[in-house]
Amino acid sequence: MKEEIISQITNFVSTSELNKLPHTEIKIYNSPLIGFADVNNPIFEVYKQKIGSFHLTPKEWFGLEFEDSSLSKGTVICWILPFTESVLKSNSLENELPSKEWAQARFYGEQFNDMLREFVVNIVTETGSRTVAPSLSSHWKRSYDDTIGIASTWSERHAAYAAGLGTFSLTDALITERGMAMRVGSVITELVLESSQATYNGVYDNCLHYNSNSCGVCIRRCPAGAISKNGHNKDVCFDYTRKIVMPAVNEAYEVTTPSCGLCQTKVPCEKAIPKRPKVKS
Ligand code: B12
Repeated sequence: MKEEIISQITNFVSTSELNKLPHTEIKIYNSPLIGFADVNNPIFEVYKQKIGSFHLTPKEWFGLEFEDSSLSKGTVICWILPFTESVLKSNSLENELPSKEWAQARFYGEQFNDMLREFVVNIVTETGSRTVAPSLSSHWKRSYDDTIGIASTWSERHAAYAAGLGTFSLTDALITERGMAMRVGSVITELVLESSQATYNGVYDNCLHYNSNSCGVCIRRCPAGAISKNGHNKDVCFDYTRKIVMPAVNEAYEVTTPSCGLCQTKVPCEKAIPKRPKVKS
């Protein structure tokens, strides 16, 4: 069943006409990475402690969605949708505002991600296993916490971290084998599937700033000054995308969502896990 799900998701991404920027033949996403986490992985409880009690575990999602808190076995199925070269190249030429391709890839790419969520819910439900996509659920909400800042009731990146797909970075983004210029999605199901093995030990393993005290290119790429050696200031990032980017580009680009992503392009972790610099002997 696991191979069947991987094949169906991969096929959906490679053949869907909706995986294209509007009125063009430009693909939004390359082939996905797919990972699986056990719903009983203790990390989901750790997230409640690190993020806040508002961040729900897979079991709590089942309780809310199906009014059944007895989920004892199951899987979180996650995917990474890496942006194509055309989307990346266009944004890497920009220094202040996102490119049209990036803004449209954020807008139409997330609509596509929602369709993929629905598609995966349907194919897994057809096997007789109840399945929920938290991001499509009426129980998914944004939240604000004094310590952690802007967050939500289900973080797609934290699910992907649990499924072995990547580690966090100075900008907060997840660095995967295909880099960090991508979008993430997930569903929770009672279907039991073998978990993926993570190849990392720590939360920040793939980020050069943390693993070798080098890089920092994302700090210079951020037009809002939201990234420093101390991390990512979400409020500054939020304000820049809403108050500067949206009024400047949205009408011309025919989108209605905030975007930017300059910190995700023209950086060493854009398309792959960057190699650590050699230590001089
Ligand atoms: C709220 C939100 C924002 C907020 C806050 C971002 C944030 N850091 O959480 C703002 C408005 C700033 C924002 C901006 C952007 N966003 Co946004 N956003 C979200 C949203 C809706 C919820 C995120 C959430 O709940 N986070 C929870 C908090 C707690 O996460 P965090 O603070 O990053 O977590 C840190 C700590 O938990 C820490 N940590 C501490 N202790 C521990 C312990 C353990 C064990 C672990 C694992 C971690 C950990 O590690 C993390 C990294 O530092 C998600 C969609 C979703 N449902 O997930 C998209 C999402 C995160 N955004 C996304 C994107 C692409 C963007 C933008 C690039 C805008 C754009 N599209 O052009 C920018 C810049 C992103 C950035 N640098 O993070 C993508 C990220 C993809 C990626 N490559 O990582 C997501 C996943 C959407 C998607 N479906 O793909 N976003």
